[in-house]
Amino acid sequence: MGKMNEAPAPTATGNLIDGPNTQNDDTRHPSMTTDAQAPTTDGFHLVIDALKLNGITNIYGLPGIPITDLTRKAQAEGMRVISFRHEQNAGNAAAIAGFITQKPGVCLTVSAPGFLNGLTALANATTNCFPMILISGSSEREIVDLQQGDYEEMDQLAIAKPLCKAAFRVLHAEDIGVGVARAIRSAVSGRPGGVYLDLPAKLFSQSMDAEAGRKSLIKVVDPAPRQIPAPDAVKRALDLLKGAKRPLILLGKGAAYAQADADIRALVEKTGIPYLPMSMAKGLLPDTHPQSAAAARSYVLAEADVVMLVGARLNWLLSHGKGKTWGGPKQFIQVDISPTEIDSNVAIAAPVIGDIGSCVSALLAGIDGSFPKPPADWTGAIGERRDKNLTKMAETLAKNPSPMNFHSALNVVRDIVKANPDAMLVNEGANALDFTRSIVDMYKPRKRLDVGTWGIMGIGMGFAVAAAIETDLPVIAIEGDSAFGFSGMEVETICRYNLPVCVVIFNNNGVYGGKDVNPTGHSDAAPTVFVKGARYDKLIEAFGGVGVHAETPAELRRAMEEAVRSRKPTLINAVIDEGAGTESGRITSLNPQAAKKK
Ligand SMILES: Cc1ncc(C[n+]2csc(CCOP(=O)(O)OP(=O)(O)O)c2C)c(N)n1
Ligand SMILES: [Mg+2]
Repeated sequence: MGKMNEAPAPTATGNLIDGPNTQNDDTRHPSMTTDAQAPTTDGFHLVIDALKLNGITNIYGLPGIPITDLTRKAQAEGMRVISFRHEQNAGNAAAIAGFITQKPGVCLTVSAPGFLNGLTALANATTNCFPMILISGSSEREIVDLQQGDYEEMDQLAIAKPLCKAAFRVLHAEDIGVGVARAIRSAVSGRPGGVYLDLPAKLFSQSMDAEAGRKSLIKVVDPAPRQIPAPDAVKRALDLLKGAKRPLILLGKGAAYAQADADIRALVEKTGIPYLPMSMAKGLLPDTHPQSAAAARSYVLAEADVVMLVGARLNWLLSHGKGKTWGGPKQFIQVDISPTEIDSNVAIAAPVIGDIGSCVSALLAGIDGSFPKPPADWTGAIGERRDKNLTKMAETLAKNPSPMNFHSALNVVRDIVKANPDAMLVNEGANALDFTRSIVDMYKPRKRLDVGTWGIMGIGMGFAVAAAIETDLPVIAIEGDSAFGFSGMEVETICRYNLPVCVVIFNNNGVYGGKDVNPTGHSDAAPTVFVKGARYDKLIEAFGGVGVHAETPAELRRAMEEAVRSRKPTLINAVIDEGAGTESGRITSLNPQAAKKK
């Protein structure tokens, strides 16, 4: 469906071969060939109508040829158009909007350079399984394909393809409905990911009969159909879990995405099995939950005999499921939406394939009063280690060094998040990321948004903007000073839309810190070092936001409390000891070592 039966078959080459009487593509459409008085619509409005019909109300983008009028018209038609300063940030906003809402986040860019700027976010969304649609205007196909040097000439579709789940191009207005429907389905069904939708400039001005246009649109029914796991797969998993001496549940970002929060919590609590949350799964159960093994992470990974992965992949973040981290032999249960994920790194004894919600609910149905609780020596040993580590952590957090270190500053952030458990927390950096993840407890699902699978810098302000737009909740962004720089200009966007975002920059004068020196004695700074004592707080003042310079935990606390209370765009420059961090934070070991010493 979606095609108009009455429409003459379009030719692929458009006006070049349509003959001398043909001014443009419009002549192919019924509004011109049937009743000239009938109301017409055009490509611009069909794109907007198709998105709106499918419940997409926000566009994150950056205007320019050929989509400037699309942004204007979308706003005029009641969509929220959030205009950014760089497409990568708009793309990151769209991606995380998709994660938060389960609807594809839409990023809209201009052709070639704008498209390329958005592409990093599209690839990152795909890697992280965030549903997103990058819509880019593009130049004249006929000229692009003959490489005749069009304005912003680029074969965008071909370039996007290997970096996303699916890529489509729409050449004719009557196909916009199908194009948008296919993009939505591709983005959210199965394992979610990024989709590219190429809209050539000529498409927007094509006109067609309004009624036929309306009929050509598709309201997508059941865009992410449930995938029910096979009963024998569920039984196999439960049997394995029942026989475990040292079971562990590992919750991943996929479990957070699934919005099956109550069932996931019930699964953990009914089985009594200790669990570990991956970074963005923190808060699925409150981090203070007695079954959380987060404070005994290395112990449980090494010692567990049966590990049930729920929406978590055995990628580098989990040391590929093998090696020293994982200690002795173990068996894995993997609950995942994608059958090809299974055995990607190590053998999986019990795959359970389906959407996380359906899988968890099927597993739950098989757990009754007779389900054995994990042996007490296992939970006891974990509890002991956890309590010891938490006591040690509390001592470290209570110290008050000058200048602040990550711990004393994060002790404040930890309290603020505890007092505001609904606040959204965005986090990027190296030390600024790793320390925040381990120190700041999360209490509710999908509140922690961070660098994800790639450990990518630059998500900060895009994520913060989308978190505020999609939820209207206060947003706290904990940013390394280097990480912030990747998207820092968007503080203007935050001010322009008056978003309740509090950016806290952990300013340690550089990438991992500010202590490196140029060994040659030349006046160039070392590659990791920035301007010392920079005043990032002044940046936001340029746009009318609140800037605060904080040198002590008390100053940081006051400023954060005020920011959350007032909901005013705020940037706090928190001065951190430039020697407090380590190279690459927790992943120092991934740095290749030079074979040649000096
Ligand atoms: C796009 C991208 N470029 C570069 C990197 C390499 N990188 C990892 S962390 C980091 C910045 C760390 O410094 P900062 O944000 O100040 O955190 P700190 O450790 O100082 O707290 C960089 C540049 C990356 N992860 N992603
Ligand atoms: Mg830094």
